[in-house]
Amino acid sequence: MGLTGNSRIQNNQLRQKVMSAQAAAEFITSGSTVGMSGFTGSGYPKAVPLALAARMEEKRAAGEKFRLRVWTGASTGPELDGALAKADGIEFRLPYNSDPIAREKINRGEMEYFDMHLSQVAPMAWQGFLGPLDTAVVEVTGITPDGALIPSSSVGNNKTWLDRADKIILEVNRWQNPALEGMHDIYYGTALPPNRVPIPLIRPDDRIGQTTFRCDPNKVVAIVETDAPDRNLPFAAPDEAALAIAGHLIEFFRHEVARGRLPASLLPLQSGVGNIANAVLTGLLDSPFENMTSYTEVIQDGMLDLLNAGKLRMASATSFSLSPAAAATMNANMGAYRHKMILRPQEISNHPELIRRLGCLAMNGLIEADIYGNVNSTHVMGSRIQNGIGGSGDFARNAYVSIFMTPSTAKGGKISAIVPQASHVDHINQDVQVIITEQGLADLRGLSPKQRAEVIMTNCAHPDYRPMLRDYYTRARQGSYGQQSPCLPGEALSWHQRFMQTGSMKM
Ligand code: 0RQ
Repeated sequence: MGLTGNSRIQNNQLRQKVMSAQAAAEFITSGSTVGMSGFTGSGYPKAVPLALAARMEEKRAAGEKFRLRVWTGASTGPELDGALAKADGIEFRLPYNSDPIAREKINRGEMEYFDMHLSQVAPMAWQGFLGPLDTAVVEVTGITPDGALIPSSSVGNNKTWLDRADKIILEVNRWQNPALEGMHDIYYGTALPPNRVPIPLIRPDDRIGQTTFRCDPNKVVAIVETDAPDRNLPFAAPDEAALAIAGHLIEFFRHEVARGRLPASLLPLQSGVGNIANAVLTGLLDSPFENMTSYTEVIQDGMLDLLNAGKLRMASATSFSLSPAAAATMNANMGAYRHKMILRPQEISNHPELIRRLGCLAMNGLIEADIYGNVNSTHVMGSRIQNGIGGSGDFARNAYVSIFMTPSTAKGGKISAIVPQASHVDHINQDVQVIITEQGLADLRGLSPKQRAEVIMTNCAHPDYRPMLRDYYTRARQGSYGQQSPCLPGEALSWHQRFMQTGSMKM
């Protein structure tokens, strides 16, 4: 059923629906809910959102509002979140955002944002309380003669959007390499209770579904042909802190292998978003581990480097999250990667049952951790959203070892990433087993809160902040209401207040 000949649209009925992005955007009405494809900067629609943004700007100039409820897989590119947010066209957004314009709108209180576990988006959409889904706008690589859709560089929630939406608009993107066909594994066996059954995936390289999306041709109202590349930001080159974190992590893995607690090829790796997570993968290039696998959410540059070096045998994810250079290289050599990678719906890539069964090694970034190991991944100073929880909760709660990594300070040393009390908690201390900074590693497994505090302050905090943390903790040991997790509530968050008043957490 492959793509042959010149056209990417091989179904005769659907070929009749080709039109301009402007004409397609006319099918979307103000106040409606739109499920868009897109996960990190991959596989998001690139023409219809821009046409929508232009309509929104026109309406705004005429004194009218045109706003949508927008659901996606995760973050997208500037042509989607950036353009729609700039046109003030997003009233409500889920489930993850990293676009700077949308972030500002959310933090100014001008956009409602439902930040949720990525594995739960599709099941919640099926449960129905999110409301009806009016239109799906989904980028695909091509359409087969029988009308099935060949996914593009991310899968995300597309299967669910295509099944749930009343109307479907497809963007067929010629930039996506046709050799993507066959890489995807779209599992149609999920259901809501009481009809849920075990998901038959035992190893990260198992294929349990089909390579294409099914799609009711009668729901397709428009098809737009595009030719624009995915857009992701480049990763920062690994700095000294990132390399030190990678070094501590590798030492920890070696130690676990030596004690027989991990196999020599480790367990399936999950690596989070952001510069640190990417840098740590690059660090694994120089590790002794061979034949590794990954069961994760996104395939970043570091993952690609491990595959290219032959250290990683295969990678399973829901999306690529590649720098422009890596995306271009990969897109030019897609055939070589097709059998080493599997892209799945995000309800499967992030499924708690599968993460627990496979025993993933979860490695995620954080904003701050407190001395007991509660982790804040999302809110700067407790109230300002950075990105969102993404898949970090799906993996942290269910991993074989749940690891969080961060430089010990932020903003040039003015902020300590280790604080007396996290100003917001995404991952409770029971879900956080190892914390790593460039200073060292805290293995928190089997430790009580007071034992955790000792090891986090000693091993992870920056030397500039250690005496302040010790001083606080010593007083908490004396004056706290209880001594299970000693705390001085009035004082615990004073570090954040000091930063907001003086621009530094330092005394
Ligand atoms: O701000 O961009 O203004 O300079 O946060 O921080 O140090 O570049 O770190 O790129 O690794 O991101 C938690 C945000 C870390 C990310 C977070 C500021 C810092 C900078 C970014 P600037 P860095 P990273 C899914 C995995 C949640 C989602 C997730 C994230 C910016 O990892 O979004 O885990 N995680 N998904 O200056 C104030 C602090 C700060 C701070 C950092 N303590 N106070 N600002 N920043 N710490 C699972 C998968 O499988 C993918």
